[in-house]
Amino acid sequence: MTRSRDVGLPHFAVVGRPNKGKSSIVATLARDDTVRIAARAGSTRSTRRFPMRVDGQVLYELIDTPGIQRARQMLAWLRANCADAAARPAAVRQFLEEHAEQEQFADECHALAPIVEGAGIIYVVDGSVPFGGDYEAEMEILRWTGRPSLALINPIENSDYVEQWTAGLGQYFQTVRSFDAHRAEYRKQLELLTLFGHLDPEWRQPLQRAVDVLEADRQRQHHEAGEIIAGLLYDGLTFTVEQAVPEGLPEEPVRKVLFSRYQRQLIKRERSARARVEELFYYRDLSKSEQGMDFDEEDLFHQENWYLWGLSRKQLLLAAGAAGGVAGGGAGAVVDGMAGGLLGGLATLAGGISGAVASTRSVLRRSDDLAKWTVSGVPAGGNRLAYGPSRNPNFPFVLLGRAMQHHRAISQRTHAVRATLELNEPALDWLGDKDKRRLARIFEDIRSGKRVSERRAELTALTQAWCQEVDAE
Ligand SMILES: Nc1nc2c(ncn2[C@@H]2O[C@H](COP(=O)(O)OP(=O)(O)OP(=O)(O)O)[C@@H](O)[C@H]2O)c(=O)[nH]1
Ligand SMILES: [Mg+2]
Repeated sequence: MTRSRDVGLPHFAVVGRPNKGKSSIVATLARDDTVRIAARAGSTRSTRRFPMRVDGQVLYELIDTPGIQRARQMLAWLRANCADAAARPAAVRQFLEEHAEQEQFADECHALAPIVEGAGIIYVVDGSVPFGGDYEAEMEILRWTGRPSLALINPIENSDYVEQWTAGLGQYFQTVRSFDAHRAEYRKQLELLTLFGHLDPEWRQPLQRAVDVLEADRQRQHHEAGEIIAGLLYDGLTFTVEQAVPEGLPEEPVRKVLFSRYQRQLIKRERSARARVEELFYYRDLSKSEQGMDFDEEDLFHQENWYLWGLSRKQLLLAAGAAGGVAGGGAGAVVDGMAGGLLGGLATLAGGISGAVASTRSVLRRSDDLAKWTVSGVPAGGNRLAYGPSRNPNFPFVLLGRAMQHHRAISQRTHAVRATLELNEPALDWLGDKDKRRLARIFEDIRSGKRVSERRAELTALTQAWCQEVDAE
């Protein structure tokens, strides 16, 4: 295997005391949600390398290490065994060689081995606990290695001691930054790479390249996410199910079956769009139960909760009015037809949005006014029953609201977060009136088969632009 140090590829060992967020920083900077992170101290027991890959190409590598705990004893040994300042890196190496087999210094040896072999140092402390002189031994040891280093203050609970830490760390590290691995915005991650490039001239160029590749990759992610979302809306607007009913047999049971098939298929379609967006942003473990989503898929068809995702009745009247007579009945008639569900949902809003989301399971009223029924004769006898395409003006807005909120949550999440993905804010708050009207027209044209490919392209351009906007906030 080619190791990063052999090819001059930037690689960083993330070191510090136990439970300071080292693994969280590795997960965020390597975009890897499989990194082991736990509330219990000592969750990382040995060194592990996490390459940051884009398109199969490694840009840099993060090395997760166990927490250092016996720095004072180690420093005492180093001082006793090295009188010459120029020989300090060699003394650290000698310490590792002599103590490699000793259980007592196992964690220190694990953490320092990649550094003496050429890794850069990212030293992590917790900004919510006070700075103390007892940290100085490990900082001093890191300085003895002679490797380029920067210190990150991770505000785990709060930022109370960040200033104190900044002053303390400044005596040992050239560069000190505050960096919240669970919230760090994507720009801040790139800034760290640039900073490291300044510390080591050899890595300047590959890290600049990494920043460029990551920026382009980010744009591509939003671009493709926009395409996936527009595709979902298109399918949601045009989807139809049908079934032949032989002569003499009752239609009612078939209608029930078709209606439930229609719902199931669209729920599945929505789920697959979400899975593709998660994959685009390199989430591999998100759909597993532990990290599941606080998001009821069945909700797609609970009109009582549509106010969360789609438009309010008033907004819908405005938007749908602009689109002309919706579904032949006029916007007002169609909107009124569904207002019962919509207003029913508004009553729960008083209990808080997350409360309303949590209670969705108790509200099971569904409506089949989503789409239209068609019955056509079959030459052999009997009828063909079809359900679809959707005619409800709010339905595509609901799909859009849910998909955009999911995209935002995924693209702003870091790979260190292990908590449930929450999707419980009103989803289309950010959409301006002009765009609502424009969308209503696009939806109406697609639904009725007018200028479909042109309208689909227009829709894709809009969703792509909205996805990109997430980073402009
Ligand atoms: N809220 C918040 N929690 C954090 C942050 N960084 C780490 N944590 C939490 O702190 C705990 C320890 O995080 P890890 O990343 O496993 O810490 P570590 O330094 O790798 O720990 P060891 O491997 O045990 O030495 C976990 O419960 C994390 O969820 C942060 O920036 N914000
Ligand atoms: Mg760890």
